[in-house]
Amino acid sequence: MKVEEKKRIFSGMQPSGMITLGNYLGALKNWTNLQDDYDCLYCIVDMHAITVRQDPVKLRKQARDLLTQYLAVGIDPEKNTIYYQSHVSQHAELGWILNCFTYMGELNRMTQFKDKAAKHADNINAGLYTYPVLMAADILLYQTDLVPVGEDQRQHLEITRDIAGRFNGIYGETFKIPEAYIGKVGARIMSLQEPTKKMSKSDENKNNTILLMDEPAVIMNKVKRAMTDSGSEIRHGEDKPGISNLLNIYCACTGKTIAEAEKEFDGAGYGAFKTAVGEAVVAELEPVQKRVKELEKNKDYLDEVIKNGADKSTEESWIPSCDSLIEKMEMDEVLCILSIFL
Ligand code: ATP
Ligand code: LTN
Repeated sequence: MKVEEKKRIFSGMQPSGMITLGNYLGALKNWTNLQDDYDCLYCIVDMHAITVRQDPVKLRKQARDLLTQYLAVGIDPEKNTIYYQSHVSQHAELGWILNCFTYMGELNRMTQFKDKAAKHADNINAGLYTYPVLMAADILLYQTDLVPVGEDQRQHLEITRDIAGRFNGIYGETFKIPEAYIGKVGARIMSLQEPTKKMSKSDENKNNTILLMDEPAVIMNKVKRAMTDSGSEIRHGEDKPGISNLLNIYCACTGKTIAEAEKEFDGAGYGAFKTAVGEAVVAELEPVQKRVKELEKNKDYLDEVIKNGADKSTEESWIPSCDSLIEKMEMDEVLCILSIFL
């Protein structure tokens, strides 16, 4: 396929901590699978990360670690654009414009905002509230076709589509309306100790998460201690959230279907099943961990990827034609302000 015929993908992750098996299975793994067929931009959304308090030194390290992990899972910087959101000022610029096309009523319904506001009650800032609008800008800036994310981001994709549709409705076809790409397996990995809650990298209880960089012994231990359900059957079902979560993890790591896995463990005890799940996770993550350690030694290469990514994404961003977007709005003053940046 010629590059210009390829559809465009945009996705991002916050450098808000060490990434988890949920981030990997729900998003990263799909990103690598899609890179040959699409023209992909994979962003490190550092401006989203500051919607909760961050230590600047730690944030910088986390962003660099995340970039290293993108590369280690096999995202090729020659084929894709990998970059930091804060290096491309157009994200913030379009974010502001889209803020003026988003209703507070819509933002009030966002479940991620409600969850984060409850968790950070001492810092419910405006950025946390308008987080989905910046996310919409990330996506719409590049005329994106497809957005590979985990299930938890479905609502943010819906609001992005609504904002784009509203703008197009007022000023004519301007933004492409993006689709969510949510994988069948691994789209919602749950916490190990509280399997009705999603696995999240900012979880304070370390036993709830498996980190991409956890040592094999730590992974085995966390899986063995994972909460299971009453009864001894290894079966997928709403009444068995703990076992269902482990089955999802097992299938996402091995490529087997749930039915195949249920058959494989028919009559087996929880102990043997958990050992098999732990081993499948270790086998999946070990090569990635090895590659992270190799890449970390190559500081110059990482610096070069960061610099090239910023240049490439600035070129590809669609905002040069933001002039025309502003013209449609007939707001000369805004055009003037924006032309300072362009
Ligand atoms: P935080 O805890 O800081 O909110 P997070 O772990 O929820 O972070 P994000 O950086 O917000 O992760 O999300 C990165 C990507 O990983 C998104 O596409 C998101 O949908 C996906 N993702 C996050 N958690 C899970 C999960 N438990 N299962 C599957 N996908 C997930
Ligand atoms: N909101 C996402 C991270 C994110 C994103 C994006 C994902 C920010 N901008 C654009 C896809 C496309 C999250 O919390 N997981």
